[in-house]
Amino acid sequence: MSQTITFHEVSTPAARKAMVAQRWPVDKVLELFNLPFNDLLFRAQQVHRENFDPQEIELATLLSIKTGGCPEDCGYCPQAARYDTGVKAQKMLELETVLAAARKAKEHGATRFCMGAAWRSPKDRDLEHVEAMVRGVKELGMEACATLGMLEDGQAERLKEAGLDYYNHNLDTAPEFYNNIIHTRDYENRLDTLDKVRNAGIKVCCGGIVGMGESRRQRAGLIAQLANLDPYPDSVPINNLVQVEGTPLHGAEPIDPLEFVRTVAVARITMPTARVRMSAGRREMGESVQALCFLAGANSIFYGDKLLTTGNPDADADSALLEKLGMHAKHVTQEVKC
Ligand code: SAM
Ligand code: DTB
Ligand code: SF4
Repeated sequence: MSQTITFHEVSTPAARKAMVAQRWPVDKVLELFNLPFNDLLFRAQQVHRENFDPQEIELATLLSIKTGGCPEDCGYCPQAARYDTGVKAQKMLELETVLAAARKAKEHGATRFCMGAAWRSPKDRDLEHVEAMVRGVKELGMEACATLGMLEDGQAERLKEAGLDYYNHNLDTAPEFYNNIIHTRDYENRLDTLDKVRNAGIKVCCGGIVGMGESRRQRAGLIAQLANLDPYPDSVPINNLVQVEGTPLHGAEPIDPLEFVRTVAVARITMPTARVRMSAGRREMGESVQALCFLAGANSIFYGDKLLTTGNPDADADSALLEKLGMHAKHVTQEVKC
């Protein structure tokens, strides 16, 4: 008689990993991508409604706390020192400047404040400053998120101690496409950092970029990687490549906007309780495509007129769009510490 083995009866980490990897084989994810558009959106909206208020959108504001001069070679990124993009390397922002931006974001209705740094990985002395920023953001009663590159042992614990809620570290694309985009760090490095974040008790924000010349199967490969993380990320940013002159990916064939909507829908179906964020690339999208993304299960946006170095829709235009759609911003749920 055949016996079914459950996940918890599998003993070795490798065997567990293999079993988890079966949860969303790439072929199954690709089948979702290939559904008729209306069927895909209907399914995504059903999953969305089972898990979230369909009218509620999380507003997260981004700030670049250390801009440009990055030693890495990510082919999409305007902040890599080796590309001539017009982005100048700057020093890390002062604590007061960061907290003034966080206060302003809160006044405008953002509940999450995300601080980004153009580092391969943070130095311990840099981390001290970031810890102070995290503490300050938490004192405002906002959720704090940081994206600082790869973490060394002990650094995630320090950020957790300072009160960090989320750490953003993207897989960016499917493993088999990754070497077309980045050569200065590998996929395993990224997975290691995600493990460190999770083990320190910080929530994982992890997604990727589409529109970099990848195939639909490779987009399915990215979503499968994310959905098979154990557990899958709490937040999933889906970026549409913002093409910046001077980067190797400038001039890449843009994806059809409806393919972006499909990617959001597949992320929603495969990661039902994650916050799926329509991240970079909204300015180029128009209202109708964004409305379709909300229907496909996106329930978070970057809010404010700038991402890290590139533009984002004006906050007023976003508020008007939400109102037009009868949607509303998620409220601050945390206590403000005095
Ligand atoms: N340096 C850190 C790192 O790479 O981990 C943190 C900052 S980095 C700018 C954060 C993420 O922004 C990248 O992983 C990538 O997914 C996204 N990103 C950067 N440039 C982009 C672009 N031009 N279009 C879309 N997403 C972009
Ligand atoms: C993410 O996935 N997208 C954000 C955030 N995490 C840090 C960054 C988008 C950057 C877009 C290009 C720029 O503005 O420099
Ligand atoms: Fe550096 Fe991050 Fe840009 Fe890569 S994505 S070049 S690591 S700032």
